[in-house]
Parts: sequence; C-alpha cells; structure tokens
Amino acid sequence: EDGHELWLRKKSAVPVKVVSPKKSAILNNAVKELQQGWSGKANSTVKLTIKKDKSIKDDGFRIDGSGVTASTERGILYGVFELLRRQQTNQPVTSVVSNPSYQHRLLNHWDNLNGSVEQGFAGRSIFWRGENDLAVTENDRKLWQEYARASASVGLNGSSVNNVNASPLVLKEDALARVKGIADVLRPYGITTYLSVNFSSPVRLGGLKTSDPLDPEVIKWWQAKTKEIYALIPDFGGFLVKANSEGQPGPQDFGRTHADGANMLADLVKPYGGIVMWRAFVYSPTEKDRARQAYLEFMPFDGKFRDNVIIQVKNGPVDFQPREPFSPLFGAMKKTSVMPEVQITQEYLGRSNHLVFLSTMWEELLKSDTYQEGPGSTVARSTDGSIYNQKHTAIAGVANTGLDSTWSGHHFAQANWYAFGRLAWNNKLTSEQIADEWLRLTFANSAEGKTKAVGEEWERNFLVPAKQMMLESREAAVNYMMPLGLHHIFSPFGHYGPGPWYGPKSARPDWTSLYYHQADTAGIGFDRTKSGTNAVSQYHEPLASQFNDPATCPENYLLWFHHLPWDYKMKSGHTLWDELCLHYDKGVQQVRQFQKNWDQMQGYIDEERFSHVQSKLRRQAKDAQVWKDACLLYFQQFSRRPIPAELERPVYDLDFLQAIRPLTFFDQPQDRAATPQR
Ligand code: BDP
Repeated sequence: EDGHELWLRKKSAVPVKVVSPKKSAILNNAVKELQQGWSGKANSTVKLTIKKDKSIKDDGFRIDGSGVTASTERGILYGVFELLRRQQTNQPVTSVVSNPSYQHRLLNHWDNLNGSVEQGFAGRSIFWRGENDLAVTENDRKLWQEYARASASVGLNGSSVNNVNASPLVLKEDALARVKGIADVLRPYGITTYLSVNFSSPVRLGGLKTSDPLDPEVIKWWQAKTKEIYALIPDFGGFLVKANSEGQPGPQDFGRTHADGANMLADLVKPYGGIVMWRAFVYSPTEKDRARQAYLEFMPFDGKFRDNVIIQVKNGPVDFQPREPFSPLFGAMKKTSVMPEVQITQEYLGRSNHLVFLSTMWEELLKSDTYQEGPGSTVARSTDGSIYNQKHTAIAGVANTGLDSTWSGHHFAQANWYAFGRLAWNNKLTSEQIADEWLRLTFANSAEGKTKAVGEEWERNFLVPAKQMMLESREAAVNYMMPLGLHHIFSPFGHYGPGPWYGPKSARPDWTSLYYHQADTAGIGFDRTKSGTNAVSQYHEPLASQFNDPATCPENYLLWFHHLPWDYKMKSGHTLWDELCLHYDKGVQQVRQFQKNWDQMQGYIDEERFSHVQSKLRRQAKDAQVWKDACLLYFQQFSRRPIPAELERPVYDLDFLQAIRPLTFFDQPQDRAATPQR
C-alpha cells in the first residue's frame, strides 16, 4: 500500500446499467467511473442527460433518482464523481444540484523543464524530465491520466504545467509538442492546459531586440506563438505570468505597466477564448513595507485590464505564511477580475514532513470579510462573481504533486490537493466535511480482512480522532512556528526551520527575519498601524480601525500589525511574553498528542501508511521542539523574562540551534520515511 491510489480506491463488484447520450472522451470516462465505482443498488439504471436547465450553471449538475443531468460534458463527469462520492461516504443521494463557485479551478505546477520542482517536496516533476528529453512515453501518459482523473474527481478543470519562474524554452517547438501531449491526456477529464510564460521570451527565444509589449514586432512574435500553440492545442486555456517580481522580467523593464503587459497577451488569446492570469506577487526592497506593495502597485490599474485578464493574488499580502491576514486587494479591485492563489505545497509549513491540513487556512481566507461592499463581502463572494460582475472567475492552488509514489510526499498532504479542489468547486464547504470525506475515501476498508474493518468502531477509533488531528493541525503549526501574527522568521535554508536571528547586513532587508519581527528590548512585532507603515489603511473600515488598535486587533494578527512591549497585557491576562511562550509550548504539546493519538489508531488502517505517517509525526514533533526552543531562546535575549514556570524547559541551546541547518539536522535514516519514487 503506497498511497498512489489517493482517494479513488473503491473497486465495485456491483453491476450498474449506464445510459449515455453519446460517445465522447469525457462521457466515456464518466461511464467507466460509474461501472467501476458503483456501490448503490445492484442493476440500477443511471441515465446521463445533457440539456439546458435554469438551475444548472457552467459545469454544474443535477443528481436525482434517474441519474445525472448537466449542460456540459464536464458537468456530467463532475456529477458522476459526486454521486459516487456520496455513495462511498454514506451521504444521502437524494436530489442534489451543485454549481461550481469558480469557472476556472486550476492547479499551478511550479515544474521546471529539467524535471525539478520549485518548492516541490514530493520528488521530481510528473510533467517534465529534461530539456532534451521531451518525447512523451506510455508511462508519462499513464501517470498524467491518473493525475487528470484525480483532479477531475474533485472538480478541478485547469492545470498550468510549468513554473511561474518560466523558462522561455517552454515555448520552443519540441517543448510545445510535449505540452500538446499533456493536453491530449488531460482533455478527456475536462482539464484545460495552461502555460506560464517568460515575459522576455521574444528576446530570449525569438532573438528580437526588445520584449517591449507595445513594440509591433514583439506583438507579432507573441501573435505567431499564440497561433502555433492553438494549432496544437485548440482548447488551450491561456497564459499565467509572473512579471517584474523576484527578478523576473516584465513590462516595467520597458517603462510599461502591468496593464500594458497583460492586455497585450490578453488581446492575442481573446479570439481563441483564452485568458491571462497575471500575478500580483510583486515587492521591492526599496518600499518600507513589503505587505503594502501589491496593493500600491495594482490599485491604480483597477478597471484598466481587459475582461479576459484575471489578477492572481496570493491569499496574504506577504507570502504563503502559516498565518496572514487576507490580501487587501481582495474586494478592493472592483472593476477587475481577481482570483485567489493559495499554496498547496507546504513551502512554509514543514514541507512534506509535517502533517498540516490546509483546508482550515483556506476556509479562514474565503470567509474573511473585506467589508468592501458592506458586511458579508467575504473574500469568497468578492472573487466568485457574487458581488462583482467579473467576466471570469477563478482560483489557483500551487500543486504539491511529484513522482513520489504518494504523489505528495506525505499521505496526509494528499488531503490538501483534495481539499483545494473541493473548495474551488464549493467555496462554502467546511473543512470538517472535507476532512470527513477524504478520510473515508482514503482509508476506509484499508485494514479489511483484519478485525478492525470499517464500521462504527472504525469511525470512533480512527475517523473521529484522525479528523480532529487534521482540523487542529494548522493551528498547531502556527503555534510552534509563528503565533500571534509573527511571520517569515525562517532560517534562510529552505523556508523550513526557524531562523529568527537571520539578518546579515549583506542581505536584502525584506528577505531577513529581523525585518519581519523587529524584536528589541522594547518589544516585538511589525508596526503597520497609522503611525507605522499604515498598511492598515489598505483595509476597508471597520477593519482599518480594528486592526489599527491593539485592543481590537484579533490577537492572531497582533504582531502582524503592532510592535508591542513584552509586558503588554493580552486578553487572557498574561503578558505578551508569557502568551508567546504558551503558544510555542502548546504547539509542541499538540504535535505530541497527535503522535499518541495516531499510535492508538494502529490496526484501523493498513500497516504501511500507518507507519509512514507515524515516522513523519516523529520528525514533526522534533521540528516543533526546535522551533519552540529557537524562537523562545532567541526572543528571550530581548524580553529578558523567564519562561513561565509551568512550561517545559527548552531542550536545545541557542548556540547549537543557530549553527545547524534545520533542514538536514533531523534528516537521519530513522526520520526519513522515504517512499519509492516512480
Ligand atoms: C515564493 C517562493 C518562490 C516562488 C515565489 C512565487 O519562495 O520559490 O517563486 O513565491 O510565488 O514563496 O513566485
């Protein structure tokens, strides 16, 4: 049992009769799924019907006693997956109407042509092997098909298949032939293929003198490229662009704007129905507060983008931290399509070593109220078309897939892929429901043949505690890494372990930890209030005032917005210092409790996955201890206060922790829990 089958494990012996309106690649897959996965009444007839229906939007569907109705073939496929999921998770299959929250539901793969994956922790790329190894093999097709099926099963309908730090070579003829190969395999599962492009491709690949988006030769070059792509892939989705960000080229290199750059590409893909996803992840070291920058740079262009441009905004204003407030661009850009980007791969959340169920983080984001059009203007509603009349609605997640046989490096990291798809389909789902579904689909019956197969006992002794662990796991990670609004205090080695001391004079200030925590003997935290950088004013009232005042600022964002004295009185009555200690300690205790609980679940699932997760939890517990000790001992130099007597003492010395590379420190054979690579 290597976990490769993900949440798609049910093999049914129950016969079913399927009536399909016609034969097509997508419908054939829908029929096949029903035949392989039916666990309803034997010999039932399921009718698949394609017709217009007022209650069915886009790729939505209706399930009722007779079968699945949709207005698109994709809709049928999603309806079939939903029907099977309900059967397998013991949910009622009475009448269901379900429409997607977002039209475009994408995975962004940060995969390089050489086969490595940026911030990928699950082995090498499933899409690329090397710039000189572009031929598509049968194995490639088989893996891509499994991938496409899994993504489609949770309602995803788009994949952008190369890194946003894009190599111009992806637009070369032989690379595009491979992209066509990918698209041909993804299409029968309703998945549209997209590419990230490098803005200076006209120069670097085309040999032109400039990549100025207003230059006629440049436009002609992109036009020819676009035509070439669509000739290969008629339903190509469009481009994803990281421009003028972290050293990537962009229109500003030529004195042009984000709007100039995005619109040029948007005009070219428009005749084919394509879109441009233009990222707002921009910041430069000269601005005094990185958190303000995307807003400052993009707000002036609200309304200046073509209607097939979508501005892709990371959930928080800095960078996929364990906890950030939502980006103030959500809801604020009222005349531009805006889409959320979240990170499924755990760059800042323990890579594939830590069990962190990210659904609760995304739920927190989607439910955050921007107040932009009055109370209830949540991030979800201000991006899914409920409030603003966006031509296109979309959401993207940075994928955590790789060649590791588990796909995601940690069996529980699969749940993040699953959860992202489910929330992209329905941004009102609760993490509780998603975790429940995923656990049942992924683990039920996996100990079959032994004594503890699925049933009430399984639910009580596996499902309930495993779900509890998942739902608590993100808060636990926040506690042992960066509680109370702390952020970006990583060691420079891989965004993995703690490095609150990191801040050499030679480093770019906004890439150091000192920049973000600002600890000194007077206190700790980043002052973003009106008397600080004034980042608070980028939020709509009442948030601006609420965040501005430490008394009303939610405590989980406290040090994000405030620099406060160590003896600042928290709502609990503790001093800020004591509260910080309590949070770090709690994080460690939570992970230890996960370990104990997990050990009690032995026998309720297969031994292979049980012991893999067990060993990952051991590593996580050690890492949590390192985080706690490093942060408390380092900050204690400024707070000059004792760690509260009732808490466990640090285990490590600060000198020792400052000298190690956290990434390799625990990378001992017994902690590695490697799984086979494909
Ligand atoms: C940061 C990652 C970097 C990405 C960048 C991005 O460290 O690898 O290229 O985000 O989103 O979080 O473009």
